[in-house]
Order: sequence, then structure tokens, then C-alpha cells
Amino acid sequence: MDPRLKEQQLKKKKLLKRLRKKHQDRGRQPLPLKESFGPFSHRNNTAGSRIYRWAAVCLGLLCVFLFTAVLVLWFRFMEEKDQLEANYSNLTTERDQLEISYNNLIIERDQLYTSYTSLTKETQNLDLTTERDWLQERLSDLGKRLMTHINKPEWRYFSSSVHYISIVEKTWNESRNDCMKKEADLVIINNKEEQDFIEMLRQRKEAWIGLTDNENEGIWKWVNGSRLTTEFWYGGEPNNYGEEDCAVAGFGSTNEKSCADYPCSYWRVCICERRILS
Ligand SMILES: [Ca+2]
Ligand SMILES: [Ca+2]
Ligand SMILES: [Ca+2]
Repeated sequence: MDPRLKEQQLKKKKLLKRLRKKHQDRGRQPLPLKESFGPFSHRNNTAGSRIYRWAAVCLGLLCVFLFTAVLVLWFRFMEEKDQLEANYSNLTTERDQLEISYNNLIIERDQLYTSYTSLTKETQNLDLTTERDWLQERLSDLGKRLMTHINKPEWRYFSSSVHYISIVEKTWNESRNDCMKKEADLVIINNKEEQDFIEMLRQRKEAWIGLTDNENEGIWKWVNGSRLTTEFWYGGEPNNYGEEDCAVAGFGSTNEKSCADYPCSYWRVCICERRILS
């Protein structure tokens, strides 16, 4: 060993010894052992520096990692924010379009309701017009038929019908054929008023009327096939005396009930009736 270095170490030891003694005289804790100084102390300092450096490196890496994570999260947040804003904008647009569609539907509904109301009124007017035209046509036809028959003196109007009394006497069947040739039929007495009219028209003559039981004895029917409901039989009639299947008006003395059954082969005048309103 170099004598100078050895001398320095001895001085250093002596200095250290004095410092310890002085330190103990002052009542303080003993100074660390000599391993804490000198070459050993230098090594410890070097190891602590390494730990600090590693810690600093780790801390730096952690900061970088955290910064990177924050940066990534920030970008993702911004990306999602933009996406949400875009979705919100799309939803707003769709909502506006739906509002426009809704308003258009309301307008169309109102227009349809107006059209429906107009069509209903037009249909009602059309129905009324059709009914009016039909009534005018019927009225015109009735007027023509009335004029046709009323202008003929042998036909008499009563209750929507015109009546005709023949001059020549014939059997019941021949009389009915004559009526049909005149587009009429033997008279059907519908009520008391028509019975009174027939009594006035026949002028005390016995006249065939459109009533017979030639299909089933005792079952009297009018020439239109309807059953006899209002009866004007003279007392004791019908009696089918011999074979009597056809009815006359004007039998007996009373005008109230003057109908009787006669043989259809008898010759009598007849009363025809033509309906004006069929
Ligand atoms: Ca009648
Ligand atoms: Ca009879
Ligand atoms: Ca009789």
C-alpha cells in the first residue's frame, strides 16, 4: 500500500474516533459503525440511486401509461359523443318528418271527411232527384191514363179505378172476356164505398161482378184470386140453388146487401173495372 494513502486512512480513523467520543460526550446516540462510511457507504448510495432511478422510470412509465389510457378514453369519449350527436340529429330529423307526416294525415283526414260529407249530400240529392223523377213520370202517366178514360163517357172514375157497365147482356164468362178486351176485368168490390158506387152505376139492373166459386164450391174468390172478405150477400144468398157459381149485384130490393149467386150461364149486363194505379 502507498504510505501516503495509509497515512490518510490512519488520520481518518483517528478523526472518526474523536468524533465518536465527542458525540458520546454530548449524550447523543452513537454514530453508525464504520461500515456506514468509507467504501461501504459509497456502495449503499449507489444501490439507493439505482432504486430511485428504477422507481422514477416506473413512475414515468406509469404516467405514460396513464396518459395514454386517458388519451384513448378521451378519443373514445369524443367518438361516442359524436355518434350520440349524430343519432340525436337523426332522431330530430325523423321526429320532424313524423310531425310533417302526422300533419299531412290530419289534413287528408279532414279532406276525406269533407269529401264523405259532400258525397253523402250528393247521394241524398241523387236519391231525392231519382224519386222526384219517378214520381213525375208516374204522375204524367196517371194524368194520361185519366185523360184517356175520363174523356170516354161510358167509363166512370172511382177510387183509382175506372168502371164501365155494359149494355148487352151475356154470360159471366163472356162478360169477363169483354172486360179483358177493354184491358179491364169484372169489378172487384173492395169496400162499402165501392159497393155504393156500384149500386149507383148499375141503375137497378142486375150485373155480373168478378166473384165466383167455380173452382171450389162455397169458397168465393174475386177474379184476382183474393178471398172474399167483405160480404154484401142478400139474405139467404149464396144458396147455390141448382148450380150457382157466379155472383151478381142488384138482387133484391135493398141497396145495402144486393149480391146473390146465379148460374154462370145466365145472361146479364156486367160491370168492368180497370185499375189506373197498378
Ligand atoms: Ca174495386
Ligand atoms: Ca156455387
Ligand atoms: Ca142463389
